[in-house]
Amino acid sequence: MKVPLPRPNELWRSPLRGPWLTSVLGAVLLVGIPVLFVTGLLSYAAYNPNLSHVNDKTPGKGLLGFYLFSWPTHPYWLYRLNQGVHVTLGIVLVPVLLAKLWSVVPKLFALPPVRSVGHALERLSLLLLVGGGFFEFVTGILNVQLDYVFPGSFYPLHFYGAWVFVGAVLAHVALRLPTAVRALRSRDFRAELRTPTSRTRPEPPDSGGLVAARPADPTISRRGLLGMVGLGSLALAVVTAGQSIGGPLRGTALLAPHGRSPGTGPGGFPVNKTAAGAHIRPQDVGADWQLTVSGAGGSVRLGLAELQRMAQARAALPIACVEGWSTGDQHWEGVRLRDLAALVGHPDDPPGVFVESIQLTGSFRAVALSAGQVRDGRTLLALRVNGADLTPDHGYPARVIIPGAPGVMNTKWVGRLTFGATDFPERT
Ligand SMILES: Nc1nc2c(c(=O)[nH]1)N[C@H]1C(S)=C(S)[C@@H](COP(=O)(O)O)O[C@H]1N2
Ligand SMILES: [Mo]
Repeated sequence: MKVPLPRPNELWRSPLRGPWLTSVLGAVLLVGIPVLFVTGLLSYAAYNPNLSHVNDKTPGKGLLGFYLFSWPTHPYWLYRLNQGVHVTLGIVLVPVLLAKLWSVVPKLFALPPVRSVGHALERLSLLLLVGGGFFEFVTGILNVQLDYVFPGSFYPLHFYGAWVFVGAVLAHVALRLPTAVRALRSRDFRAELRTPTSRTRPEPPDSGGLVAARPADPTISRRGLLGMVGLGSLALAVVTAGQSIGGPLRGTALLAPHGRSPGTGPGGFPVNKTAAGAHIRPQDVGADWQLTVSGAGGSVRLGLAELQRMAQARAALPIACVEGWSTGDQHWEGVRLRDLAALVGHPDDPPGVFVESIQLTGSFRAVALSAGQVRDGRTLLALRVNGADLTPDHGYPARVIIPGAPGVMNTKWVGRLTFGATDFPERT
C-alpha cells in the first residue's frame, strides 16, 4: 500500500508564513548582506595581503584578490569604522536570518527533492545560500567570540565562504526578485503594523508553497513577529556596539569577548594577548632589550634610552581589531618609523618595513607595512601611551602603532625593523 507523503505546507501550519513575510525579511537582508560583503572585502584589503605572504591570510586567493589596493592611513579611524560596522551588523542580522529561514522552512523540505533540471539548479542554489549563509555567520561569530578555533586559519574560510554565499545570494535575488516585489506590494506594511493577532489572517495560497495548506489559528500577529525580530536585533546591537564605540558604552558590550573592564590608568584599555600569553619574560624586555634597525645603509642597534633621546612624536590613534572591538583613541608617544628609516639609509621617501616582535611563537608576531604607512608621520614606534611607559601587556618597551590599520599590524614587543623588506630577513 502506498501512503501519500504529506506536503511540507501541510506539516508547517503557521498562518503567518507566506511570500509577504518572507519578502519583508528578505528585503532587510538584501540591504544588510551587501554591506557585510563590502566591509568584509575591505577588511581583507586592510591587511595589505599583496605586500607579503606574512600578511596574506588567504594564500591562493588568486582572482578573488582582483580588487586589492594599498590600504590608506587616512582617516585614522578607517579600520575601526569598517570593522565595527562589519561585526556589529553581522551580529544584528542573526535574528533576521533565523526568521527568514523559519519563514521558508517548508521549501527546504519540498518533495520530491528534484523535479527537473531547472528545479535541481534552484535547489542547489538554495543549498549554497542556506549553507553559505550559515557558514559565514557561524565562522564570523566564532572568530569574534572564541578566536581561532579553526583548522588552519579563519581568514581563508570566511573569505572563500563569502564569495560562495554572495554568488548564491545573487542567483537567489535574480530568481526571486519579481516574486518578492509582487509579494511586498500585496499587503500594506503600515496596515500590517496595525493588525493585532485577532485580525491576523493567512496570506492567500501561493504557488511557491509557503502558505500553510490548513493554517492553524494565529498565536501572534505579523506585527508581533516582526517586532520580536526587531527587538532581538536591537538587543544584540546594544550588547555589542559598545566594544567598537568604547568610552562609557564599553561596559554595555556584554557580548564582547575582550576587555569590558580593562582597568584604569594609562594602560586601562583592552588587551588582546598578554605578555604572559605571548611568553614574553621580564628579562626579555629588561635593560638588555635592544631594537635592531636595518635598511639599505646598514644596521643599528638601539636601546630604550637611545630611542628615548630621539625626537618624540605624538599621535592619538585607536587599536581596532578584526574582531570588532576597539580601544578608542589613545595618546601614543614615540619615534616616527620614518625617522628610524632615515637612520639606516632612507633619509627621504622611506620604503615599507618588516616588523618583528621578540615573541617567538604564535600568530601576529611579524607584519609587513607599506611605504605609505611608514611615510605617515603618525606611524610610531610607540614607547609611551597616555603619559606613561607602555605596560608589559601593551608591548613594553616598544610597539608599532599605525593610523587606519587593523589592530594586528600594531606589533607589540618589537625587536627588529627591516626597511625595504617584506619577509623575515633570514628567509630572503
Ligand atoms: N607581538 C604581538 N603583537 C600583537 C599581537 C600579538 O599577538 N603579538 N596581537 C595583535 C592584535 S591581533 C591586536 S588587535 C593588537 C591588540 O593590541 P592591545 O593588546 O594592546 O590592545 O595587538 C597586535 N599586536
Ligand atoms: Mo586583533
